[in-house]
Amino acid sequence: MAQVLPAERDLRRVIGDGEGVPDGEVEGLSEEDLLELHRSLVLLRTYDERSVVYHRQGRIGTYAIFWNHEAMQAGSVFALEREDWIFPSYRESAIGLLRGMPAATILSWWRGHPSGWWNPRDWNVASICVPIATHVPHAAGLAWGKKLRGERTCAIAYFGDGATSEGAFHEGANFAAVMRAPLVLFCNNNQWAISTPLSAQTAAETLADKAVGYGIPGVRVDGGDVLAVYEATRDAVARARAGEGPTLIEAVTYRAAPHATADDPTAYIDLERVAEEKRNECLGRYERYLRRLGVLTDETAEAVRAAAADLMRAGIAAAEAEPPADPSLVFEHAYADPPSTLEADLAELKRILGG
Ligand SMILES: Cc1ncc(C[n+]2csc(CCOP(=O)(O)OP(=O)(O)O)c2C)c(N)n1
Ligand SMILES: [Mg+2]
Repeated sequence: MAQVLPAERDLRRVIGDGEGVPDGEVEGLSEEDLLELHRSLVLLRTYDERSVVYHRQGRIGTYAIFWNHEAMQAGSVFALEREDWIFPSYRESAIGLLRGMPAATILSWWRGHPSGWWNPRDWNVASICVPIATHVPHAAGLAWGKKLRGERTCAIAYFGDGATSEGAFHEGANFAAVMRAPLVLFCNNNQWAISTPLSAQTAAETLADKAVGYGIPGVRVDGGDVLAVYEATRDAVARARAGEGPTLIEAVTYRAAPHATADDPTAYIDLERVAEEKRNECLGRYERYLRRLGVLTDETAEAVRAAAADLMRAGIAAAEAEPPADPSLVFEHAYADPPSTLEADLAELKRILGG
């Protein structure tokens, strides 16, 4: 019989507010661990902010901004081992950076260049998934396969609040739960699916409540609190490795940036709520926490930011140094039996690009 634990309604938090709400701490984390988490947050923040600039300069294409989602990504990856598999959505496009993937590779992906296609086995990071939730069954299958082989590796799948309405989410979550696959289902609940608010997405009181239907634990965590995210993921990973199956983590935040560079949220979003979220953004919150602990100095923070900026400068230079992609790649691999117009279309494209 599956043990059904009640969903946690209150958000797990570790970081206080420097006033009435006291700081907690996570057992087992050294000062070096705390600083490594800080470096991860800064790396992701820098990648994201530079990418918006590169987009405006026409150097990358449409880009899915993850500003203030960094704590969910850095905190959860820190709870994994290198062998564990990451299944990102477009919102976690740069999560491979935390495994040492070159920034140029991810920037190339957003440039639509084939040098942005990596071999998932090299990093144990699956391809960036743009169709909503279709990677959840892939992650469930991989995790189940690892279990069948007797390996201790687990998988984590990242998806949004909107994804929980998709059939693929249900199929993946149900399958993983029934098979007790070592999978962490990580939901970034930023309360928007482009312009669809959470209230129009579900009648459930919380997304974590959905876990009950699958017979797995559901945990709610403050998505802006990198330590709470780490702790919740560490617990979920421990359950997965112990053969207890998946956990659904609902990390709650509020989208403080446009859905992507092509979106204008002023048409639909609560601007006061956005302003509040910006004031309380996850990197600043963590830096203030580390300063209260006496762990972070101005010099360290400056050096970490400078290293991340250098990495991005080198990354965009390397991406732009790639020779132009062969345009026929767009046409190949799409049809086993190409329609007759395809050849003419390719000739036309080559003529335009050549001219
Ligand atoms: C199967 C599918 N349907 C529709 C879309 C178009 N689409 C792109 S992003 C998005 C909203 C997803 O929202 P959510 O799951 O909350 O993720 P978020 O973008 O907020 O991280 C939709 C509907 C898509 N990419 N894939
Ligand atoms: Mg969302």
